Amino acid sequence: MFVDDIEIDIQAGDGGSGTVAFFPNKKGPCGGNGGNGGNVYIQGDHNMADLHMYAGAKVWKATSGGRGMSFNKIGKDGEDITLRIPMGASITDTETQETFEITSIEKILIARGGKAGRGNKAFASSTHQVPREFEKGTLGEVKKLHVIQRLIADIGLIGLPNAGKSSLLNELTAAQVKTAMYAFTTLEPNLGVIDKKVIADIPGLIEGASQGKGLGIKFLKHIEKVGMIVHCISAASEDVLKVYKVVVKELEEYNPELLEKEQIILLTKTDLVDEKQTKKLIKKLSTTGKKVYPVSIYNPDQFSDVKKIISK
Ligand SMILES: Nc1nc2c(ncn2[C@@H]2O[C@H](COP(=O)(O)OP(=O)(O)OP(=O)(O)O)[C@@H](O)[C@H]2O)c(=O)[nH]1
Ligand SMILES: [Mg+2]
Repeated sequence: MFVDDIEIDIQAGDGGSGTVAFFPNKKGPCGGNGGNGGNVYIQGDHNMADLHMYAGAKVWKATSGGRGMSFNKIGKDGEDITLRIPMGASITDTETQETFEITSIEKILIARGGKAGRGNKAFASSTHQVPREFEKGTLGEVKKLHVIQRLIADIGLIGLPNAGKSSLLNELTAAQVKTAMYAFTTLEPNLGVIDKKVIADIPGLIEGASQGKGLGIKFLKHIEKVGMIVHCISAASEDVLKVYKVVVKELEEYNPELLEKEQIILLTKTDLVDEKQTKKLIKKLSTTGKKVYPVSIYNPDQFSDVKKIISK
């Protein structure tokens, strides 16, 4: 499941209370302070593709500080937790409406743990030798964060059904998504990561997709969030140029701004045609003004070129 918009409940740890204790034989107070509650941090992560790990009703909690103990022993501090968030995501505190964007791997304190309470030892003085006071720890901050991932991927693989998009994703990254020789195998975008770049394999588009044909345009919403568009066109297509135009038309009808993104063409399945035909098809597709690269999942050598382009 691909998740790009979610609410996350977080809770920092409470401060531990101080304690009331006395040394044996009435030799004075020795109630220790509590421990501080753990903080909740968030941190950008280049290797995260989406927010599915936060799906579900879970509350992400840091642990509370321990209670102070006798003999002036301080309670244990609660442990911090760090939530990893994909780069580029925006985070809104649903209560204050404060919003910021995740742009670096620096840890950001998002919910502060409660302060420890003091034990009775801390209240002792020359005029107050048998203190029975202590403090409770304060509560950790509790927040609800609305997290939206604006850019789902650096690169989007798009094209007609069966063009070989999912197969490419599997070859280029460690993804293991289903591929099959029929149309609409992919029903939701799949993501893979290579060299810190997220690649999205987007379900096949057909003529009329922008009007709701096939799987419709809901996936164009994802293309909109992509940095670079990679058109996948099978070398076995009857007319590669027509295929390109069909896909471009759908993009344009949905949102002309999509066409302003950087685009390249991958001529896929080149093992199905001979070298001469491959050259001819590359020449034909080059008339679009886009760079064209031949690939076949049965020719791993070609992938090093494609990988280089993608990491650039
Ligand atoms: N001969 C050959 N077949 C390929 C190549 N790449 C993919 N295929 C086959 O083409 C079929 C479709 O591949 P997919 O990767 O599922 O295609 P897709 O573009 O993701 O298709 P949808 O998810 O339906 O949009 C599968 O049977 C693949 O094994 C290739 O380079 N050469
Ligand atoms: Mg697919």
